[in-house]
Amino acid sequence: MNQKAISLGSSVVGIVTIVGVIFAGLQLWQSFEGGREQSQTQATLVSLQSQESYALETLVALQQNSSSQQAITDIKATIAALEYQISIIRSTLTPGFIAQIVTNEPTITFTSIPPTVTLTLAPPSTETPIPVQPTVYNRTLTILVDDTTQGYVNQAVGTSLDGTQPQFPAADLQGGDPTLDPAAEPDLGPVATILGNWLSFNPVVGNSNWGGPRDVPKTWASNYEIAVIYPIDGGVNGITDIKGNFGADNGIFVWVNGIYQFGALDTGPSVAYEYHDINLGNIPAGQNYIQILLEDHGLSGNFTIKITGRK
Ligand SMILES: [Ca+2]
Ligand SMILES: [Ca+2]
Repeated sequence: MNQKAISLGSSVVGIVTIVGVIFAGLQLWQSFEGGREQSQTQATLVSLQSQESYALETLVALQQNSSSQQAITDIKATIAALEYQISIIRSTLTPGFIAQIVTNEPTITFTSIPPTVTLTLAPPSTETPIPVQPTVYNRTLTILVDDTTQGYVNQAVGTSLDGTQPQFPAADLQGGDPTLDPAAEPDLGPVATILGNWLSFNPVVGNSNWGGPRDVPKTWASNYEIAVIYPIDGGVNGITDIKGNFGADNGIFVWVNGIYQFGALDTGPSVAYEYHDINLGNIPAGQNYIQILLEDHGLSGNFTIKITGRK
């Protein structure tokens, strides 16, 4: 090989070497540019996935709140568009640059339902409503009860209450022969089962100790207490200005529709009317009841009665 040929060969090798260096540099630049584009695309993908996640949460919220169908349709269209863009971008990424998949499952937070709170019912009122009387002019004074009036009678109390309280002195005058005028409402607890619900506003005389309607005894066994219920028809207008007139040997206790109104004890015999013009109030329209407990603590027991009112 001559010197000229050697020189040409060296020049070709030099050119090839330079071209090779330039080509390698170009490849390196393209690789760098490609990486930068991939990074930007990945960032775009992450942003789109985030938008889609938000759109999905919005869709769930709209459905839970029963929002308009149009709003739901719009958000579904937005989600579809985002998914399309995401699929396009993911197809352009080289495997090494595929971004971590952002889960599109929306997080639904459930608010726990508090346990049912059971409210305690208020106990039924023990107060008897005050009867409201219609305004009726020229009411007629009427006898509601007298010694001929029939009622329900309970003679089973006997001497069960004797000596239990001042209203029921011991039998045969052993507790004296006191005067109590007025007498407080007695405690009938010791004979509650014997009397039943006789003092209720609407007594059910289903207890076998009660009988009637029947004539009400005006005399009875010494020392015994007896209970009486007089049914009173209040008509359509009720009855006003009810007055009681009583004579008792030895004592008497009076309730109107279960509300205690009057009581007194004195020595016998009964006199018409040792207790007179006793105000017993008014009663409403419809069925009403006057309840009376008669007391004796020695010798004979008897009573007399007249109750009037204005109908
Ligand atoms: Ca007695
Ligand atoms: Ca007596």
